[in-house]
Amino acid sequence: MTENLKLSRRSLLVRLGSGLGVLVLGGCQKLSETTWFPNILGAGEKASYRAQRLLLSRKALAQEFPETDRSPSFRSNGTSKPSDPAYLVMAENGFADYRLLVDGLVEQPMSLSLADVRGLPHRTQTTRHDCVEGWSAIGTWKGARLSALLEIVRPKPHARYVVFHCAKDGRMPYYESIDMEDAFHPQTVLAYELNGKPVPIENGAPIRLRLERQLGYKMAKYVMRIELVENFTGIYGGKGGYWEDRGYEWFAGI
Ligand SMILES: Nc1nc2c(c(=O)[nH]1)N[C@H]1C(S)=C(S)[C@@H](COP(=O)(O)O)O[C@H]1N2
Ligand SMILES: [Mo]
Repeated sequence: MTENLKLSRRSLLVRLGSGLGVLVLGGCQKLSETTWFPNILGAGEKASYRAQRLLLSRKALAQEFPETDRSPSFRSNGTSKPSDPAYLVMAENGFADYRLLVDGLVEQPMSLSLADVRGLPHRTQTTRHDCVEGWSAIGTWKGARLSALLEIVRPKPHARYVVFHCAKDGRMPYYESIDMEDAFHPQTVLAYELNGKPVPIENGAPIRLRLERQLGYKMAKYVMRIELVENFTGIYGGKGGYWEDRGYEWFAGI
């Protein structure tokens, strides 16, 4: 923590020195929102992360489309059906027994049913999904705002990342993470509907993350647990995600 703070101050000074920081940031943003960089990133990635964060305003929205632009079908990629027996039992039951666990660095850990999640303030958005493998699809997603859930569980002051743990599917567990800025972004939702129907199993039932300014692999499907953490130490490969542990970029902005 002290280490990070020192780093933050140094980078702030560097930017103030360059003049650009003053111009872009203005004087009113909180230190915590502007000056830290994930300490897991390499130098090149850190530079692109910083550039993206300076260029995009905190709340800039990803493009939204009319529903008439929807792709005729929304393809499935990666896991299309988790093999975890507990998941399969839940799926047979229409996810009546599904629970979303929210824990880690929060004041109020919680376990929510699907009805609880559906009861949270929601948002509907028609957006384009871009996969690094070279395909895109437009779909309409409806989901609970992650910000609304976080306001209920109340992140502790040292919580920096939100980690999404997925239902097991045979290979190494899939997981993903985002920073607090993306967690509170208005288009960051725990989606339970795709094109007006419950999210199909192949697209992440009963709940998948939608994060509209990043690549497809950030959008964890089959979310079972949301964990707030200060860093990724001790979480699988330590890089913040299944593909990140295999060399992909963590921020993955588009
Ligand atoms: N649990 C889980 N989530 C995942 C994946 C996966 O394999 N398992 N694949 C990711 C990738 S690479 C993409 S492009 C999208 C695909 O979402 P879709 O199946 O709805 O098209 O999910 C992401 N989330
Ligand atoms: Mo992807």
